[in-house]
Order: sequence, then C-alpha cells, then structure tokens
Amino acid sequence: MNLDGVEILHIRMPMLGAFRTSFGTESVRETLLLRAVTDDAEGWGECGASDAPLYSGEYTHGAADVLARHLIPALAGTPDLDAHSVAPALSAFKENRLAKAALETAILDADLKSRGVPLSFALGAVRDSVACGVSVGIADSVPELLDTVEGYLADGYLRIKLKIEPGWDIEPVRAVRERFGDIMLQVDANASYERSDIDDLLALDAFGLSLVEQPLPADDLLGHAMLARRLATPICLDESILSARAAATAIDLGACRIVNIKPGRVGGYLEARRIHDLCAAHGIPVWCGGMLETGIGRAANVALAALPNFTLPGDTSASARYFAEDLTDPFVLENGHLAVPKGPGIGVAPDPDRLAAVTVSRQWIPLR
Ligand code: OSB
Ligand code: MG
Repeated sequence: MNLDGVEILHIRMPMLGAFRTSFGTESVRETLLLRAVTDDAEGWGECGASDAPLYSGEYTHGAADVLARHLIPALAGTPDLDAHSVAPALSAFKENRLAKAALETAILDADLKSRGVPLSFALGAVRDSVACGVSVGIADSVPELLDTVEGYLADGYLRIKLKIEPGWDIEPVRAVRERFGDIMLQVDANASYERSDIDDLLALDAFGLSLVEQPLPADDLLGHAMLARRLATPICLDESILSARAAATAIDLGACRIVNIKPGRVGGYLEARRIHDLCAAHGIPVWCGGMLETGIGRAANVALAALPNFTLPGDTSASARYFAEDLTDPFVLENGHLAVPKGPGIGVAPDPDRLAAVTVSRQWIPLR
C-alpha cells in the first residue's frame, strides 16, 4: 500500500450536555480526525484526546503536533506499509498512544477498505450487534442525577455507570439503587481516590455493583491489588491498562477481575485485540470503553466490542447521547444494542457537509 499522505483535521463538536468527571467537564468535543490517503482508498481515524491533558498526558494540540512532526513523517520510508507495520514504525517514539492509535486506525481503515474487508471481520467479531451501557457524569444534585438515569433507562440502556469522586459516591449510588432497583450498575472513579480512602471504597460493597472502575491512580497497580483483597466488588481497570504487558501484570498481581479496553488508550485496535485475547485466556471479561467519540471512532469501537470476550455492556452509547448531529449516520439504540457496521473498514465515513461545519483547521502532511 502506498500512502500519499495524511490530513489532520481539528474538529470542535458541541455536546448535548456537559460531561463531568473527577478530572474535568467537557461540553465541546475538541479532537482530531485523521484522513489517510493511499493509492486506492481513503481511511479515517479519530483521536481520543481532548483539549486539555486531564485524562492522560495527551491533548488535542499536542497530538496534532506529534503527529505532524514525528509520527506521520516516520511512515515515509516504510516498505509495503500496512496496518500491522504502523506500530513497529512508531515504536521509537515514547507514549503518545492516543495519537498513534488514530494514525494506525486511519491506515487500518484505508487498508481494509481497499480490500473490501469489514473491521469487525478483520478483528474476529462474533456478533452483529453489541450490548450498550451509558456513562453518567457527576451531577449538581441527586434529584438531577435520578432524572438523567431515568431517561437513559427509558432509552433502553442495559447498564448504568455512575462517575464518582470523593464526596460524590455513597449518596448518589444509594439513591440510584433505591430508586431503580435491580439494574446493572457500576461506578467509575477515574483514579480520584487514594489508598487512605479505603473505607469509602469498601462502603460501596453494600450496593451490589457489577464493578468499581479505576479507583486509585493509574500507576498504583499494587494498591489496586491490596484493595481487591478487601473489596467484594470486582475492580475493573481503565487508566492503568496501557498495553497487553500492563494487562498481564495487573492480572498476575490480582489488581483487577475485569478490564475496560479503550483502543486509543492502548495505542490502537491491534493492541486492543491482544489485550482482549490475553484477558480471554485468563478468564477476565472485558468491555469496550469510550472517549465521547463521534460516529467515526464509535464505528470502530462497536466492531471491537463484537469480539467474543466482550461479555459486558460497553460505553458504546448511541450518537444521541452525545451530539445533536453526528458526523456519520447516527448510531441508534435498538433494544439496548448498536448494530455492528457491515461495510468495508470501519464501515462509515464523515458526511462532508457536517464535517466542514465542525472543522476548525486542517493540515496536510505529504509523504510522497
Ligand atoms: O473513564 O471511561 C472513562 C470519557 C472520557 C474520558 C474517560 C472516560 C470517559 C467516559 C465516557 O466514561 C465514555 C463514553 O461514553 O464515551
Ligand atoms: Mg474510565
């Protein structure tokens, strides 16, 4: 495959509601789309970065810079470039996984589109629709939270994930459990607790949660293992799992019983599949996380979530949970599920008019 170049598109998409977590509030999705142009196809990848480095060290302008200066140019000399040669070609560059994932995905999409192969098939999917949950941000009050959750349950979401932080945990969790009964309920702390907060975390055991996601800092695998010995609720890791190697370490240490797989966080769909396979071999269920993606990133996440060991509902919510208008045809929830795209590659492409309306700037990086 010959890569002519890659276009970096900086987009700003207003969100339907502000999404508040322990690390910040997002009301405009500001990120990058990459368009890889090869001799016989065009491929798209979405970057998981946001405008500020609050989830990880990456942020939108930084990702654009490393892509333009280092990552995209590094592909220039790669002989017989295909999706599998991208990560090796970029391996000298440390970190920057969200940026690397976007680039690998754009090339993977172009590669698969040129061969007429759907991403779901290439990855080994076994389902044509995936079970969906929804991630609910920190609210201003418990009554407001209950209204939001009620709306999502009416939409048909199969499980609810509540964002928590110290001071917003027991009360909202108890209120949701009491009001909605036996729903599938889990929480995500985004690394906002310390080991010394153990009593607050142990108190969550009273509510029959499916899992507690990333209670402690990303680099505290040992702390998670120590907590796991006392917490009855399964620990699921998100921020800590940056690679298959990190997943193997976490599993060996007993730091988690469940893994959230976000392709961006681990550097792409190929590493995501390796983590899926590793977890399957250890009897560790996985689910697909999200980074407030547009239809571009969502399409690829839904394909991944159709693999066999994705046995828990993902944060793969419908377009309408995020945006008034998506960049692609909207993903619509049907009986709590999203359909896996059937077309070649990621199966979608941005609508040109909608894309133009949200594009702030574009930069073409030529390779030939
Ligand atoms: O921790 O899972 C997370 C969004 C941005 C960054 C981190 C996280 C999230 C979500 C939302 O929880 C998931 C989604 O709906 O895309
Ligand atoms: Mg999370």
